[in-house]
Amino acid sequence: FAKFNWEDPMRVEEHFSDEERAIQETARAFCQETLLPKVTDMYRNESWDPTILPALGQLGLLGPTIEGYGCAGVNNVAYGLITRELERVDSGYRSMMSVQSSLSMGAIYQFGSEAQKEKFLPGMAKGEIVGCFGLTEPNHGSDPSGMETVATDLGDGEVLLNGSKTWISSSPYADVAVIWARCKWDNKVRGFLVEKGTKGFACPPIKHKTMLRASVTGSIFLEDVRVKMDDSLLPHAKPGLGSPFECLNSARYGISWGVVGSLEACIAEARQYSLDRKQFKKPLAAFQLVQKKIADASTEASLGLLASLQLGRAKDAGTWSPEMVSLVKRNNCYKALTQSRILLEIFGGNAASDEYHCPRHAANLHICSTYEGTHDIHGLILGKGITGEQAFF
Ligand code: TGC
Ligand code: FAD
Repeated sequence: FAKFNWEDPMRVEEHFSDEERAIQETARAFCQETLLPKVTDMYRNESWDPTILPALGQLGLLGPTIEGYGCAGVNNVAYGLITRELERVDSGYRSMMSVQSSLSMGAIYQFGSEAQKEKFLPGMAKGEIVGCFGLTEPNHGSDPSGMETVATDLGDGEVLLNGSKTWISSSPYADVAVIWARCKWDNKVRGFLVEKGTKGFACPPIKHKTMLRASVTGSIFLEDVRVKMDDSLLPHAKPGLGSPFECLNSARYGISWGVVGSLEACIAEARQYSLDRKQFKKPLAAFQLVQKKIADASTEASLGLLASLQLGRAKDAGTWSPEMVSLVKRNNCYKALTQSRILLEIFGGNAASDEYHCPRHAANLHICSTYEGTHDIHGLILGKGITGEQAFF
């Protein structure tokens, strides 16, 4: 038999191709050398660092699965390995990348006109144009079908947008927002691109978050915002909620890998802490109860990684389903959240210090288990898939 490696307990690394491994190594080097030294300050100050997206762009890590338009065109497993490395440092950095890649670039790539793709995608791939994705509203989170943001056709080639969005990642720094709005002419939801500086369009930050502080989050207010139908409407989005949900499939998939990275970071830190810290004349690592905590967390991280890999291979083969995405997003987030909280116990009172990363990961993971569909909403999607009965309302 082979020697056990606690950093890769189930030998998952063997299942990656040379190209996937090379992409992971590029992402890991950047994350560990450039992002890790910044994260404590950024989390303390809720700040935006304008160099991060351009640096990710230079490495080919933005919109990486998109073919053309300056994007790398890599497979879904490589995408997952990138999100895993980003989130090994902080969920906020993965959030920044997910929103840019899957939600904003993804919407433009899948549903945009050729002119919109040419205008935005190359700059977004370089990280020079920042995108955001506005679906959630103050009164409609889990149930976007109640959306109140409206688009009115003014009849002269212009559309008027009115409404508001809340909890929108990166919105205060976004150059272009994908806004989902109900069209008054047929009551269907469609996507519109709104550029920073458009009259009546404002994106103030939501400050003093208690979690995910290294990612900037904001509102979006649209007050009589006039846009040109041809420039703004995403023409290939099928009217209805199916199109925004398609973008979510990809981002949710990336989160499933990301949160494993977060839990792996907690395991590594808790393991080292337990080896260094002595109580009752023994390292904490030598106590059975401490070992059980690390063993449980390591088991869940390994199983979660295998599940994400299986989903990634299915995505690349075209044999995946949205229910599979819900299963893995839901379970990996929940396991990462619960296990990171248990690992925090190993730090004793130091769990309250931001000198350690595990407390920050545990706080962030609550949000990961909430955005892009809460734990219970994904349970209901799965429940519907299993029984054929919808239980949302
Ligand atoms: P329902 O009637 O079931 O479906 C409406 C239409 O959508 C289609 N559809 C999907 N299409 C593609 N992928 C999916 N996953 C799809 N799910 C549904 C469906 O076939 C139908 O199409 P059509 O042609 O018949 O119209 O929809 P519903 O209104 O009953 O909603 C059900 C529910 C609860 C599952 C859905 O609303 C939901 O997923 N809610 C959660 C909302 C959510 O996830 N919001 C995320 C906002 S973005 C975000 O959080 C970004 S955080 C990013 C970061 O910082 O990392
Ligand atoms: P609610 O929908 O009010 O849910 C509250 C509780 O009720 C949850 O526990 C939920 O599971 C439960 N619940 C709701 N319906 C049911 C039901 N039918 N049966 C049982 N239980 C139910 N949105 C975007 O559009 N773009 C973004 O970039 C974005 N970024 C975000 C970043 C952050 C930091 C955060 C916190 C949120 C972000 N969101 C974004 C919003 C996020 O997607 C929503 O918060 C999430 O979908 C939940 O919606 P809600 O907050 O309105 O909660």
